[in-house]
Amino acid sequence: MADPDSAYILAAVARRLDLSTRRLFLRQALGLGTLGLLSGCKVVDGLGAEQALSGMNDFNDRVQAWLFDPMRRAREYPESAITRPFPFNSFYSPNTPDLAPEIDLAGWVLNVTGRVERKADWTLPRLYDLPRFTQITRHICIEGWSAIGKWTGVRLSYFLQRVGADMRARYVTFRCDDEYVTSIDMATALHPQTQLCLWMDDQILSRRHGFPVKLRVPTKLGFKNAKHVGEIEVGNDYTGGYWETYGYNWHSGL
Ligand SMILES: Nc1nc2c(c(=O)[nH]1)N[C@H]1C(S)=C(S)[C@@H](COP(=O)(O)O)O[C@H]1N2
Ligand SMILES: [Mo]
Repeated sequence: MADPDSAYILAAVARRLDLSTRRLFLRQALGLGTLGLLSGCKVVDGLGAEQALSGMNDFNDRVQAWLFDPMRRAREYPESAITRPFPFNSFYSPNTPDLAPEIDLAGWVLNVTGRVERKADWTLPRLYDLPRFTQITRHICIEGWSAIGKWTGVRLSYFLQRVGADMRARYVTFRCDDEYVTSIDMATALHPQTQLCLWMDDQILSRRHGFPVKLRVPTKLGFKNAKHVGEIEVGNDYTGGYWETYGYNWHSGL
C-alpha cells in the first residue's frame, strides 16, 4: 500500500474494529459507512479492499505505537491538496447545514472555566489578535470520508498558557453552541498542531464549519474537532463527549 494516507484511514478503522467489543459502536459505524470504506474503499480512490485488508496488521501495529507518542505530528500537505468544497458534517443533520447555530456576536465571549487562573473575557476581536499559525492537514471522519483543509488559528498550548491553565490537569473539554461536547487529554491539548481555529481557507470560519471558534486537532478523528466552541474547561474529571457516549473510542487518535 503506497499511499500513507490510506494507512492512516484504514488503520483508524481497523483499530476500532479490533478493539471494540461494543456492539453499539459496530452497528453505528457499519451503518454509517465504515463497511463501505473497507469494502469499496471510497475514501481512497483506486485502492482495492483486498490490498487494504492484507496490509492492515502492519498498520494496526504502527497505529498502536503512535498512540503512545502524543507528540507525533500529523502529516501536512501543500495548498494544491486542499479539498474544495470541504464537506459539512454534524450530529443533528448533515443534510441541513443551515441548522448550524447562528451566533449572536453582541456579548459573545469564549468562556474559559475550571482550573485556569485568568478567566478574562475572550471576545472575538481579542482572539483574532493572538499569534496565529496555519496548517494544511487531513480531517478523517469515521463515517467514511476524509478531506484536506487549511486551518488558521491560535495554538491551543499558547492559549492555555495565556489563561494560566493548570497544565497538570488531565482533560480539556469543549462545549459547543449546538450542545455538542467533546474532550481531549492534556498531552493532545499541548500538541503543537492542536489549534483554536478561527479561519479556514483564508476566510473567517464559516458558520457551517464552526464559526466563531473550532478546535482543530489533526492527530485525532474528525468528531474530536469541536465546532462552535463556546466554553473551554480545564479539569481533572472525565467529561467524555457526545459521540463518546455512543461508544466511539475516547482517545480516537490517528
Ligand atoms: N459543534 C459540533 N462540532 C462538531 C460536530 C457537531 O455535530 N457539532 N460534528 C463533528 C464531526 S463528526 C465531524 S466529521 C466534523 C465535521 O466538520 P466539518 O463540518 O467542518 O466538515 O465536526 C465535528 N465537530
Ligand atoms: Mo465525523
